[in-house]
Amino acid sequence: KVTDAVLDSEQEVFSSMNPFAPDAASVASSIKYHAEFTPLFSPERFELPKAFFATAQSVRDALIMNWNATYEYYNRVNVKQAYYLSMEFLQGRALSNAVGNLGLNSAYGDALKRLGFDLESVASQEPDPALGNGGLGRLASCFLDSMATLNYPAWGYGLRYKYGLFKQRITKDGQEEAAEDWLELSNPWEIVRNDVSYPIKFYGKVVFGTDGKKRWIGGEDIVAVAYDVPIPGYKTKTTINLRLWSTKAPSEDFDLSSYNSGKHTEAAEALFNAEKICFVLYPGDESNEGKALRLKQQYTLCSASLQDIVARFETRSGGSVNWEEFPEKVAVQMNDTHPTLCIPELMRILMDLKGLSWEDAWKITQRTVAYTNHTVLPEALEKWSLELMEKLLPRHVEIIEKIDEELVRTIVSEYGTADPDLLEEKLKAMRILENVELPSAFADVIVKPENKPVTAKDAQNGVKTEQEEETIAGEEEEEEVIPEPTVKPPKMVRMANLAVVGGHAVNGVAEIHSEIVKQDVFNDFVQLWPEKFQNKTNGVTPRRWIRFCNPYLSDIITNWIGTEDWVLNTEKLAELRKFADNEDLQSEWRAAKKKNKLKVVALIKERTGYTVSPDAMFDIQIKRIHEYKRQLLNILGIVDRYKKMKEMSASEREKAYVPRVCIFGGKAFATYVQAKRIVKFITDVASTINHDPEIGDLLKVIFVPDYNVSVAELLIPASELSQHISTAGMEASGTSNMKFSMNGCVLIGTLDGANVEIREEVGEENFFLFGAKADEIVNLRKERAEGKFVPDPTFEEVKKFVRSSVFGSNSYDELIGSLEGNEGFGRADYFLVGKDFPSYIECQEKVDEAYRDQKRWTRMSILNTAGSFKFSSDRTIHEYAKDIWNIKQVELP
Ligand code: GPQ
Repeated sequence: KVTDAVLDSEQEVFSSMNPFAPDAASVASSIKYHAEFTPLFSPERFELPKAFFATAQSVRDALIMNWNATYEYYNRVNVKQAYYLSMEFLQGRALSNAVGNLGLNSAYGDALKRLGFDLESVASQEPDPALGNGGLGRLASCFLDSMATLNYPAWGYGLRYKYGLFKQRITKDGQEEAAEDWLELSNPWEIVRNDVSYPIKFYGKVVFGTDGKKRWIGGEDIVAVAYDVPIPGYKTKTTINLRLWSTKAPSEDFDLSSYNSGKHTEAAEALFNAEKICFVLYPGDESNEGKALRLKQQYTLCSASLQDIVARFETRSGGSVNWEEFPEKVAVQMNDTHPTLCIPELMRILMDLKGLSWEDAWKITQRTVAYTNHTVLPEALEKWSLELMEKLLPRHVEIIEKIDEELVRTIVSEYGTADPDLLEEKLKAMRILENVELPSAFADVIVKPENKPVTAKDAQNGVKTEQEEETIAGEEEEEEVIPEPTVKPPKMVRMANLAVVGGHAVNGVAEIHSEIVKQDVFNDFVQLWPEKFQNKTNGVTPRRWIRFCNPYLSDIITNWIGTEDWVLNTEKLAELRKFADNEDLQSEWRAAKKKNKLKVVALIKERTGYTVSPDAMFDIQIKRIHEYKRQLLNILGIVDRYKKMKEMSASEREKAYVPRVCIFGGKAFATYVQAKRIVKFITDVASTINHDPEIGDLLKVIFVPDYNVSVAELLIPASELSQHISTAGMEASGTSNMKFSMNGCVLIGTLDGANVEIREEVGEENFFLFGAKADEIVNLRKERAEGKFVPDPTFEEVKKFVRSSVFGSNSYDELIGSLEGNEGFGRADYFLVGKDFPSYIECQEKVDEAYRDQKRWTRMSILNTAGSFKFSSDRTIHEYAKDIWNIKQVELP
């Protein structure tokens, strides 16, 4: 208990302290103040959890001052603001990041010491909020850090999920999922804004109002309430906002009389219906209910955010609103297609609520929104059932139909009707609506001499096509013709096409990815609007991903470069190049790595019970478990290594291989069966190898359970080799590759995503490259399907070894079968594991050879850090600001 607490009033504490240089004493009294008045814990004890909350609340006070000042200033100068709309923000812990960005590390460190704690243990009390799945969500969070740091007037908008990404447990049966209740003890960073809420409608119908305008009425009404999270920049007062929406029912929806008559569930039904929208990140969408819920989430994000943005625009316009100025004050970035409903929602608001014409609303919408594509995997390009959308959002479907019709008009006028095959192909590829008849005005634009289709009008009148006439004629001749059952393909809305049509810019996230987007996925649109398409290579924030997570290395960098400026101007990292062979730097560099490895040794012990040697090479692959990311290639490489080791004598083994700890981490989507099999296989291999006394420290395999941002912050600084081994052309960018490289880790990888650019920057000789190239993949798959592929004997042997039950009684039929395309196992090795296996193994041998020469390895490591400067998200955000958003940096006075 803080018996001697002198409870300075909040105001006194903070007015007496310079926010950039408060002393430990004033910080300590602020923490004590919160400890005393934190209503979360009983007063008699002051232990770690309470210390975390009190510290966080004290930091939040500082953030709020800056956050208010930032908002007030933007309001006053009425600058153009960018809004980053994302269904995911994978923020990670906030305390050390905020303290670090505010430059208050020593003040908070010392203050906590006086109170009997240390900052690191206090910070580790914070739950790791996982409002995102992986790369896409983490990118959004890195972007917020850069926007604030660079003083760009920009905000994030997202959803406040009650349960984030599931907690992963590893049992003898593989992965198990449990709810992640990150809000259990409340969230000290958020500020609920009861004064900021908007109505959201679902279902209902569209009617004409007395003014002749469309009105969307009836249906289900809920309310979205704002929860604000201040996002501090590094060494700046600018503190921007991440506004997360939570849903609830309007208070009158609680049916008190039902409740009093004992019908408790019915009475609360509306409450539950509204609140369940924000229960979980990515609700399972195999069921129709799941799909409807996900669509409700997406619409909630778009509608609440746009109502908020429009309201702010009106307020800042004072008495005179000029809607044409909207795109000069607002830029909306859609993080993938998930927020594409922004387009019809902004149209609806402008037309139905603000009275603009279709033409004006369309011009404004197009100039306002832009779309980032994060994948070319066809199964990941979102489509929604038109039927579902029509029910849930009837007005939006009308608008989407009209956008589709305008698009058809453009396509017809561009390509004409002279070549009906070409026109048909273009319409099929580009239309927003799929498997939907052409709008009636265009019903007979495709006239093929041999196959004249029925127009919509003819169909209504019962007119048959020539083909149908023929069939009918044929029927008369032949006796019994059993008609084929005709299953109509479902009508769908293609969100990516809508996003491309409705926005003014489309960007990919790495050079090779943006090229594939242009040449392949959206090629037809590129021919119409080449100027829309851009590249914005991803980046990561150097604050969280090196300065704060790797203080040992950061200090060394600062000492050798002679300034800490590199945290803001990462180009300075290149100055390390000239010291790459310096023995003093090399030995300091290795010592830092060793200290980071020791932390991971402890983490592994705690999480898995295994003891690993800090002197072995740490080889890491951490990312979502997905077939295209090829964790299977990695583990089969390990199996091959183990098999060869077992065939050798002890001295041969030691000569042939350097000791390695192979670390995996990552979650498999709960219903992704093959990914879960991979997790199970890795842990089975681990338990065999790790218990083999012949192998000892020469090879260990670790699966770190429940991989998240905090785990990444420990693993990445300790890594020596990291694996980015996706089938070429399939990983849009990857961002952990950038984090690893920054932290002096050498990469092994394919020519995919940002690997290509990393290799260019750090130098070919400092990157282990293997595998087929993106432009070879189509052909290789074709050959594979035609049975022309002759697998390497080592690949055949390794599969045989797995099947021989070395790793327990399981023979992994489905897993190994998927590599062969045996009956029942689907596409034959679609991800080309077998094809790349020999070059992967050969490359891994080169890794061992390089690692044996520690001077050479350390040089490679230093040159990775030195060459990683391009991959700061500061560079990426400058590019978005200039090329897409057209916003300017605004420093607070
Ligand atoms: N990515 Cl479409 C996700 O994390 N989730 C998604 O739903 C989609 C993409 C990733 C992508 O796989 C990585 O290659 C990128 O580095 C990352 O987005 C950020 O752009």
